[in-house]
Amino acid sequence: MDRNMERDTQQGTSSQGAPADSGVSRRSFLRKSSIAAMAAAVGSQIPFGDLLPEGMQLVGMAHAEEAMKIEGKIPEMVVLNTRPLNAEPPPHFLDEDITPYKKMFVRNNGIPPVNVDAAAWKLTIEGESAKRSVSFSIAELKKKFKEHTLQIQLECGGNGRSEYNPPAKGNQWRVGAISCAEWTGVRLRDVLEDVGVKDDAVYIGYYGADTHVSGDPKKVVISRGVPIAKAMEDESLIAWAMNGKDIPLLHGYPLRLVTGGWPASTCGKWLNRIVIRDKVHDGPKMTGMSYRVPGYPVAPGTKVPEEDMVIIESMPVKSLVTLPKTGTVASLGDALEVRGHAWAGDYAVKSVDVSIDFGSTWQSCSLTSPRNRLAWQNWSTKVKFPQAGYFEIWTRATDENDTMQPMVVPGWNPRGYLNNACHRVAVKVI
Ligand SMILES: Nc1nc2c(c(=O)[nH]1)N[C@H]1C(S)=C(S)[C@@H](COP(=O)(O)O)O[C@H]1N2
Ligand SMILES: [Mo]
Repeated sequence: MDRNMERDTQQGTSSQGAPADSGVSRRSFLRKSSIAAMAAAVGSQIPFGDLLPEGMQLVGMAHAEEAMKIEGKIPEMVVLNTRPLNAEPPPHFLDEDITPYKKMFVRNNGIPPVNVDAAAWKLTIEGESAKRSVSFSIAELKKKFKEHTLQIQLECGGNGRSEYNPPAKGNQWRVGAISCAEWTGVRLRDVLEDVGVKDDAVYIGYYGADTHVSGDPKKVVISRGVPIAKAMEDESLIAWAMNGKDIPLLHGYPLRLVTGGWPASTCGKWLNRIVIRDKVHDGPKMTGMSYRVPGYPVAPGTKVPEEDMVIIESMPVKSLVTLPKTGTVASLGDALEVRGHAWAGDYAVKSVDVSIDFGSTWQSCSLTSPRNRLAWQNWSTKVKFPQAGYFEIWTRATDENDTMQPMVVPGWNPRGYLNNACHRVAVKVI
């Protein structure tokens, strides 16, 4: 039967002499009925339904959030894990240029320290490629080195993981594991140079005062780092303040490393030690499968040998719609205000476009310059809809190297990192 159909498609006639039901028209029939089913599910017509890439699900109008109260955070935080605590805001709460504490995602691998005494806190710099071992109090850091304040975007390497299929284990982040706060501190470079960096230095690694969920005091929760060149950049900070105040406990009080543009896992919280290494740092979560992706594209579900995994460096180009929120009902004829942020790891974003027809056509947005390198940029535009119905607003950023966000989920990888697919927001026009 199937064979006949195939032959019919080529010949244009059926062996029974009846008009051919070609594979193509059969597919388009199935497509039309699946669009009708989707329209029924969202409760309105889908004007550009036939343009939705095949196999792609609609965002839908509902938002089901399992909210839980975290001290000082908005009640809408979506909690992915409670021990260790991992939580993110729904994207429309990230509308401000400078992310306030109450809306900032939290990603803990262990348990934050308790009863922190900032006055007694010490940061020790040492390691095989350090010329000496030196401990600084926070007061000494403030006195000895020049203070800098920068707005820096921090994105978890696993942001967007929930969209990978087959699912990757780990926190099922949606799109909210990104923040862009203002950090105040001293340059990591100034401190490293004061201590003395040997010529053979390759990497730095951090240690923090959080404790392992197992309760084992000997177990280090996480100890990652960056190559010396990244550590020496103007924007790499040892920070004691966030948004003009002491860093909140959940985000690293009283001291944190800030190496923006790279996976935020490189930004050690509760920082008490930095090692200057003569090789790639090999602390917990630097090795094996952690914060690494295959060095080549792999089919979804592939088991990749550890030695083929490479360390994630700069994060990929990405954008977020913070207005409107998914589920918004707009009036036909109104120009709907659409805006958000865009960022591209170590690079600047060159342009942002939005689409309301599932990526068939794009309109360009206005885009601000970053406040400083490694700060996200703000984009905005107005969108008019051609008729009533269900629409999705898709946003796509392009970085200064002409690298663009993919419309669909990018290369699957075993731990589900680096999903920079276009952000999609559902709107109903009436
Ligand atoms: N000491 C320590 N530093 C840490 C972590 C941690 O668990 N312990 N988590 C890292 C990860 S994976 C991320 S994404 C960021 C999260 O920063 P935030 O919780 O301030 O948003 O902190 C990084 N620094
Ligand atoms: Mo992370």
